[in-house]
Amino acid sequence: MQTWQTTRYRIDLSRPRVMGIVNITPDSFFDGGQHGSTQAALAHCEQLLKEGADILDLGGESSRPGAVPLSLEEELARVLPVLRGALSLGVPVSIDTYKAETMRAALDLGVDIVNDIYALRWPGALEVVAAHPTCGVCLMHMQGEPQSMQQKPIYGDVLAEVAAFLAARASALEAAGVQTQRIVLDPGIGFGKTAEHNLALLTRQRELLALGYPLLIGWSRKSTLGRLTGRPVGDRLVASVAAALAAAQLGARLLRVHDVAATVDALKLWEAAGLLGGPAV
Ligand code: HH2
Repeated sequence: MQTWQTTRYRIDLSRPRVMGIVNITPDSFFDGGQHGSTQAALAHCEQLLKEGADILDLGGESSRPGAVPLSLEEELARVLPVLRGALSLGVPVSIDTYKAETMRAALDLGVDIVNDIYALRWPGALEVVAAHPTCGVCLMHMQGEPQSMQQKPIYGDVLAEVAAFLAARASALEAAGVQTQRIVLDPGIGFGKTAEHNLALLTRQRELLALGYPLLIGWSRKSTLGRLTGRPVGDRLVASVAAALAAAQLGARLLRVHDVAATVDALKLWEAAGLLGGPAV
C-alpha cells in the first residue's frame, strides 16, 4: 500500500487525499485577509475538516507572483498560535514555509509535514527536516523566486527539467538520512511557469510518477485556469475542481485545494466511476 509517513500519521494514499489550504495572510492571491486572525484561521480549519479535508496546510506568507517576503518574526507570530490549535483537530497538519527556523518551531510543536516551495534550498532547511525522525516533507519545484518568477520563465523541456530538479532534491534529502516514505514531490503549478508549461505538466503528469514518489498538486484557483476560462480568481471553482480531478485521474494522490467540499464531492463521483485507478507508485 502506498503511504506517506508523517510525524503522527502514516497517510494512506491508496486513494487521493485532499489538503485544505489555510492562508493566515493579508495578501494571498485568492483568500488573502479572510483568515488573518488566529480565531478566524482556526474556524477555517474546522470548516475545512467538516467539508472532508484529510490534511490542513497552514501558511503565513503569500507566495503569489510579486509577493514581498515576510520577516521570520512576523511569520512565527502568524502561524504558531494557529498551529497549536490545529494540532488538536485530529488530522495531519502541514506548515507551508521555506524558513528553517519556522520549520523547527513548527516541528517542535508536533507538526506533521513540512511543505516547502523552495524544496529545502534555503539555509538550514534540509538539516532541520533531516534531524527530525519522522516528519513528512513536500518538495516543490519553482523556477526563480516569487518576486520575479513570472517575468520570463524559460525551459527547454519543462517536464524533463522539473523531474530532474525534483529527483535531485529527493536524493539530497535521502542522502541526509530521510526515508523515501517521508517524501512527496510537487511540480509547482504556477511557480515560474507559463500557462503552456503548467498544462504540459498536467498532460504529461504521469512522467513525474516515474520518479517513484507520490505527487502533490496545487491547481486551485491559479492563473492558468483564468487563462483557459477567461474568469477572475473568484470564479474559478469549477475549473479548479476539474483540474484536481484530472490530476487525480492521472495519478496525483495529494490535492492542495481551497474548495474542499466541492473537491471531495467530485472525487467521490470519480472514485465511484472507477476513474481513480491511476498508477500507484
Ligand atoms: N501553491 C501555493 C502555495 N504553496 N505549496 C505546494 N506544495 N504546492 C503549491 O502548488 C502551492 C504551495 C500558492 O497558493 P496559495 O497558498 O493559495 O496562495 P498564496 O501563496 O498567495 O498564499
